[in-house]
Amino acid sequence: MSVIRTVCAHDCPDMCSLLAHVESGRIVKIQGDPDQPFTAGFACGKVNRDMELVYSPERLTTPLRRTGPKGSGQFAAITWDQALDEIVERWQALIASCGPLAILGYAYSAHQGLMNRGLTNGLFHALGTSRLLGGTVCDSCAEAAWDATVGPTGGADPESVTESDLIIGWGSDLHATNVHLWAKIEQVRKHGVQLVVIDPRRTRAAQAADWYLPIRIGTDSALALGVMHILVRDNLADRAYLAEHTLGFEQVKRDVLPRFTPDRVAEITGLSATDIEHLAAMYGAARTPFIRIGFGMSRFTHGGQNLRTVALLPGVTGAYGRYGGGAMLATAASFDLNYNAVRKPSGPATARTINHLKLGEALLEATDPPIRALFIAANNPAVTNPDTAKIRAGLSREDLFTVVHDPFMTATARHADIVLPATTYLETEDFYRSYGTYYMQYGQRVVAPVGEAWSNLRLTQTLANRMGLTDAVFGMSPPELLKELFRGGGIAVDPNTLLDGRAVSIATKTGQRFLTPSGKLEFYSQALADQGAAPLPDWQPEPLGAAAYPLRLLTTPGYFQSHTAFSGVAFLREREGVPWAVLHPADAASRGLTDGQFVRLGNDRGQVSLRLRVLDEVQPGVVLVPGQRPDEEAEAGTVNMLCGDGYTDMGAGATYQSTWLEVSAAN
Ligand SMILES: Nc1nc2c(c(=O)[nH]1)N[C@H]1C(S)=C(S)[C@@H](COP(=O)(O)OP(=O)(O)OC[C@H]3O[C@@H](n4cnc5c(=O)[nH]c(N)nc54)[C@H](O)[C@@H]3O)O[C@H]1N2
Ligand SMILES: Nc1nc2c(c(=O)[nH]1)N[C@H]1C(S)=C(S)[C@@H](COP(=O)(O)OP(=O)(O)OC[C@H]3O[C@@H](n4cnc5c(=O)[nH]c(N)nc54)[C@H](O)[C@@H]3O)O[C@H]1N2
Ligand code: SF4
Ligand SMILES: [Mo]
Repeated sequence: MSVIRTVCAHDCPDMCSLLAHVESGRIVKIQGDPDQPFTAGFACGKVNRDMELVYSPERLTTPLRRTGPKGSGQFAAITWDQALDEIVERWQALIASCGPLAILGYAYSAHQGLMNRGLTNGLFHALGTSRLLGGTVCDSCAEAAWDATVGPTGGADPESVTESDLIIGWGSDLHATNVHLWAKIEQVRKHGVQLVVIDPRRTRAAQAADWYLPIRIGTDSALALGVMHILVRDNLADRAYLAEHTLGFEQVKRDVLPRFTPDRVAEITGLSATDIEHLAAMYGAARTPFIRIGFGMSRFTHGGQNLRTVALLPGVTGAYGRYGGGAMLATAASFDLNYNAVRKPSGPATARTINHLKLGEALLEATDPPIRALFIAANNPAVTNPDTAKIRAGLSREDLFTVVHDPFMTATARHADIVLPATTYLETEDFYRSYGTYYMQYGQRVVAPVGEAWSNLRLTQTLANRMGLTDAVFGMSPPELLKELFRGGGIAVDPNTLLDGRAVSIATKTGQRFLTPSGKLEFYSQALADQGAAPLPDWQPEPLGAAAYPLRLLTTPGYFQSHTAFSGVAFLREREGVPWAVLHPADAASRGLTDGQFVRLGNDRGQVSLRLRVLDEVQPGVVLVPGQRPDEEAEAGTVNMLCGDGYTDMGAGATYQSTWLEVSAAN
């Protein structure tokens, strides 16, 4: 038996170091690496069982060509050579007749390795095709809001919580999506440090917290401004820090804070004025309060302003200046690597980009040229993108030549002309940097590919060569690509030393750096003003007319699923349970609905049928749908059929929670 150290490539902030036990060429056990301090010897309940992902009977093992109508799922096996010949012939003909923009390369984040993820984008960059504007389903709004406020740099180190004297989980279900930070927090709580959770759902993290604040969706900016109001009123603001390290606070104090009295904030947020006073007193008394900001609070129309305002709070008391204090949204921006070496080899600097949210529109309506060929890898837009019906209509175009590369037959793959079997990360070698810690690590391939599966890297390099691209990166091995990623970057580590597979941290034990144009924490942002956005933090209600339906959608991650990436594992599907929706008892009673029955969630976009749970873990007026479950697991449909393609105020992100609907009995 051998034990191979590798890295978990799932889209997750923890980026665990893993030890995979291999017997006769088969993985028999996966455990967290005890030598990586953040992983601390355990993998989550999903990845503990990733052998079942690798050896799932549902894995695709050969290339397939469509034999029935689009979406019917009728395919016949073909060889890799037949598949590649057909793809290259179709792409070359299209480039000759319509130009490269008629092809859309759409590859996203399900493999977090910088090579397997990045080089697929590099292929389409070099071909000069239309490209995906990636991240808008996930972090683009949050990131734009953070960048406008703190600058493009990582936040507080999650390992600094050992020095924190108060921890706030704000819009992030740490128990589900950041389990290793959760474990660290559990340790510091043993020493009496309090954990406060601010979330519209009484999540598992909220249930286990010292104090839970059930805030209304999209009102975090009002709460943060209310806390600032009290800090100023009670002389708890750090005037020296504000003067030296921040920009525009005086204007906020004069023009914004007077409107955010505890009583008004109570009205907006649904919290009591007493609780708001208590939160401000607690925050003001703490020296090193650590706020874990989640993406959850950015997923609606004013999401950017909402998140940005929370990110300003640690500037008021100077907590940003102290190790253990501050705020953490993400860390990735601090890894100064030469990403462009793999993502942008040759090719035009600009090309048509397509936002995830507008994929349906682009497939149905783009002109000049229309999109005639589509390549999708590591993303399942027929389930995980909003405006799903339009996306499926676009994918159903008989004249669209679609190739999907995935380990499983997803709802998206069912619409393809050619489906190519992908490896899972355990069958690949790659280099990783975390987006939720300051570790980077080289991960070895653990086992040979299952069946005829190919990694993203192998497929990309083969297609590039067959398409006649001559960039050196399309001929490099992973260790050679690693050197390219470090060439000209700002990390003073010899990449050769990383090849032994040990995790290396780039964390520093300092306070927060600000990389905004002013070099300060920007309460006033000229950059936002220049984009036509509000330069000062504020709270605004949802646009008028939003509430044509009475209930608001709350969408959260699944505990035993990560989007649809584990839907090929029967055990995890069962652990997650049938897809369900949650209503508060009062809302269920007023509709005559009872726990366990099937209900229909509907609005002007469509209808979805799920099982109902009646629980007071949400407030009245809200319907919670955890996870994004594929149609075949649900009674009917998938939650994103109800969500529109509108953008957030910053970063052109998804507005899942600006969705209003009604729930009724399903017959
Ligand atoms: N198990 C598991 N882990 C995952 C994932 C998964 O699907 N499953 N997904 C991975 C990915 S790709 C990502 S991007 C991260 C995302 O992880 P997070 O950053 O944690 O963000 P979200 O998952 O969007 O939402 C988390 C919480 O925000 C709350 N929330 C929603 N709206 C609001 C609001 O207006 N205000 C406040 N205060 N809270 C709100 C929700 O109730 C939810 O509990 O997790 C990663 N990890
Ligand atoms: N309603 C609602 N919708 C959401 C969210 C929400 O909170 N609410 N969250 C959003 C967020 S944060 C995100 S990040 C997106 C995620 O959405 P997606 O990126 O679509 O995530 P997955 O469902 O994990 O799909 C990835 C696909 O990649 C495949 N895959 C896994 N590994 C590999 C590989 O190595 N190579 C290839 N070629 N394929 C691979 C998986 O089998 C899966 O089919 O969903 C978004 N959608
Ligand atoms: S916690 Fe996240 S990084 Fe760690 S094993 Fe699970 S999915 Fe992978
Ligand atoms: Mo995400």
